[in-house]
Amino acid sequence: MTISRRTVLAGFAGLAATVTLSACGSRTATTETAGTSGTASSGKTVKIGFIAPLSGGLSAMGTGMRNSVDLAIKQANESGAIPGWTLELAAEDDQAQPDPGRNAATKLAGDADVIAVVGPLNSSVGQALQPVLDAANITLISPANTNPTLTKGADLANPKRAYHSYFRTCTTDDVQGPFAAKYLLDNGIKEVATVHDKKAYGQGLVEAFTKAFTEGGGTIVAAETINPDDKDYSAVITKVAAASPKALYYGGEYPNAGPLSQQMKSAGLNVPLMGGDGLFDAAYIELAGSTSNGDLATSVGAPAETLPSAKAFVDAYAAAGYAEGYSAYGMYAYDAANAIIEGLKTSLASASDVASARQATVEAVGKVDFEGASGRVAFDEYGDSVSRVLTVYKVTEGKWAADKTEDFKDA
Ligand code: ABU
Repeated sequence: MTISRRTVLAGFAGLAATVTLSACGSRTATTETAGTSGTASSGKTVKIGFIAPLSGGLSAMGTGMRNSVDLAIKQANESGAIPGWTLELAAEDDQAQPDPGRNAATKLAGDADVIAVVGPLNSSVGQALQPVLDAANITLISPANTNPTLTKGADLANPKRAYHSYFRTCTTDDVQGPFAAKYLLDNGIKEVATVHDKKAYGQGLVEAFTKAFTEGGGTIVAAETINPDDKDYSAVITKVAAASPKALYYGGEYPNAGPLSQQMKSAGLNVPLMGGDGLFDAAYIELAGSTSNGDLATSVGAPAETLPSAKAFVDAYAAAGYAEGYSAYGMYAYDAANAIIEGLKTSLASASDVASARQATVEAVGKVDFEGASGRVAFDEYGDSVSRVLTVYKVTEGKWAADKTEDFKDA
């Protein structure tokens, strides 16, 4: 993968031209009941599991993902997408931690009605889920895990598919890190400090950023780490400020990044904080405060609100009346659920029970190819999405505003 082979889109209109509208079924609002989605009830029951943070600091992202999966399931039930079968949602809270995530995966794997799972949010949790669900032949599709080792294994120079049952609808940090590096270099920022939270996502993203940034002629003037439980970043800020960076690139999520931004500006280090998709939520700006104007985040895909392919999803989500927004990953969670539903059209066609159809579902999902809300939904030989669209957002007057979208078609 090299950034020079990218296809630069001429704004959102160009991106819109590369995708076509998906069929999204009914937009009828229904009331969510515990563990059950949809209004139809016919024949046998098959469950789609869901694992993500539904409590704690990252729940703003997790609840948007859950609602989007719920919406896809309701639409499938209402349209009778899988004749003879009623879909149910089985949602679990991983608290953004590997151990609760592993417990949730074990619980879902032990439920004979569970055929597949959407989630999780965190790459570190994904690493915990993969062996549990793979051993049970349960398809796992993440809308948000961006660490590349989840699909290609630990040795990225010699990629080897890690788990046959794991897929993702979002792009990966070996694209996202270079995208951020090039953005800063193109904007004349050539001295950057890095900080990460030592987790799989944060560390991997900073490594990908650093490689591309230095290869592009930039200098990393300081490289520091924090702990996810830290609240006071003054020691790290003092070290970083002494190196006089023109920007700080952060690997991690908004519960740490927001306060880090607030504290660094308060300490007089008035340079932009930039990070990846783990920052892209309104909660970041709430935590970072008014001095976050000018901060930057890359995130997966193009803004859903600008995509013709996502209009039906955006409209149906609004009509469904969910209390929470769909968040950075809602569109990708919706596409993940619909990839499973597409696969079930094949794997459940002649199945008598769910458990015996698990392996056939893994194989069927690996072959799906359809136009989803985010664009084309299909997977490569590693289980990665064929879509590699990313957007840079900048905090502008207290809100995230899209600044640049690119499609790394040949990445
Ligand atoms: N992709 C950003 C946050 C989730 C993760 O990959 O850890």
